[in-house]
Amino acid sequence: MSLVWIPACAGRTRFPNKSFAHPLRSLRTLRYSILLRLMVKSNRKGTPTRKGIPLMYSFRFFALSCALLLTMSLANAQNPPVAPANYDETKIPDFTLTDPLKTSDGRIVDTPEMWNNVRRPELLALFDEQMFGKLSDDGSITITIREKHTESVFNGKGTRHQLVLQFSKQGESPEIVINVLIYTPNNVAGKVPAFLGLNFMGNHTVDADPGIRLNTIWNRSERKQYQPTAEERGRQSSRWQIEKVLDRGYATATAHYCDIEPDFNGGSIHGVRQLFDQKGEPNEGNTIATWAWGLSRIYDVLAKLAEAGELNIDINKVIVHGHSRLGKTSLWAGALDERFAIVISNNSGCGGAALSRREYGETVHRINTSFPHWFNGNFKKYNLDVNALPFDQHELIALIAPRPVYIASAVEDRWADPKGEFLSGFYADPVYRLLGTDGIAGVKEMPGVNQPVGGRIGYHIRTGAHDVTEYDWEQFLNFADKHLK
Ligand code: GTR
Repeated sequence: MSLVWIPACAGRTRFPNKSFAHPLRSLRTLRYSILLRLMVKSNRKGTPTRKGIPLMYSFRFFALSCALLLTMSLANAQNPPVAPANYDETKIPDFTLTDPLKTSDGRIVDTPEMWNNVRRPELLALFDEQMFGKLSDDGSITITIREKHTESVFNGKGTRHQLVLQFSKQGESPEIVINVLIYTPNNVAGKVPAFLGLNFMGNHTVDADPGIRLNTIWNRSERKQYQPTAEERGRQSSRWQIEKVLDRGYATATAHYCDIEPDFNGGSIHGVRQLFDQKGEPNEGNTIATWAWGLSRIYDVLAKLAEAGELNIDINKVIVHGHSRLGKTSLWAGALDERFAIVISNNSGCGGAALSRREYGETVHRINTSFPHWFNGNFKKYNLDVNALPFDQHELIALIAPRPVYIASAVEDRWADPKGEFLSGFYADPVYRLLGTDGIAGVKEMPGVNQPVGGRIGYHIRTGAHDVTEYDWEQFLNFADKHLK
């Protein structure tokens, strides 16, 4: 009876020659084989079985088990488990990086014109299509400044501006509101450069300033909106260093990233993407693309207010920055929108500054599995084959050239692959040099801890964990002074 069938499953009757059968005998067929042998054993003594179960039921059990195993195997094939993170440099797979100065059809890019007219647009389109994704913004979204409150703060050191922006499209106004908080320094003559970055936990957390509105915000883990309390004020102030930034003569602007779009799979129905005509195609933009879009819209508003003389910001000197997932966002925003004068990525890791092909710490497979809503559908194609990517993250850095870019890492933040973050800057250097800048200024290897290096491409690795610290801000401000003042 089933004996004829069983060896076929195990790959033996069909392939009596062992040397031929052996390589075909995967772990999965072995599993089937064990199960089937058990079934045979229980039936060997005829009908009914030893345990008194009629043969008919045994067959049913047998067929069901086979179907179950098959389904499990198919599910496994579609969603293979993510490999554990590698932290061993010697186990990094061999890879060849894509060449930023070679077009897809193999032409060498050896002039700034060729970079600007051919290679840059080509790379931008590839990142758009294969990773971050396009947003169907046809320019018909309007932004209304619904409220604007201005007040002197920090004993006259600065001015706090709070904006309530309403986003709508052709009269449709679902409640899409982005609250923007801006501090400008007083006692500084003329227009000042400004930092612009999104925050993780609400505007009220960037400083203990009691005048910051306690806006209702999205809680990403609970996937619902909530009303923050006064106790949460200033919770993330060390990450923002507001007064230090003002003391150094810079303005600083921020908004809660979930105001633009809540950070969970399915969050797009609650954010600005409600106003876009997205079709669900694999090349469409996802959450990071939307946050980056939001940064550009906030820039638009800053520009309008500066132009109207209502904000003393120098709109040609806006530095876009971000930490972690928001560092991935600032890099993409900076690549797309050349109005950003400097781009800063802090501990941005996989999908940010870290080279994907190193597969050190967080991998493309891991990030696409944990956060399927961050990148577009096409990016998932590379889960098991990062070498098939038509680019790597050094080319994202190169897209910012010739504008200054700063990459910051932390020793304990191995998940973000500090060395991979450094190497992105390092391998973007030829593009910066082609465009007539000093690039990474001749740096040949990863610097020691707390030793900032570079030229137009700046880099540091500091002691400590995944965070934004006062030390990081010192370096950002020094870098900005060097390039903007
Ligand atoms: C982690 C994620 C990282 C990084 C980080 C963050 O869970 O794996 O890619 O973005 O979150 O944003 O804090």
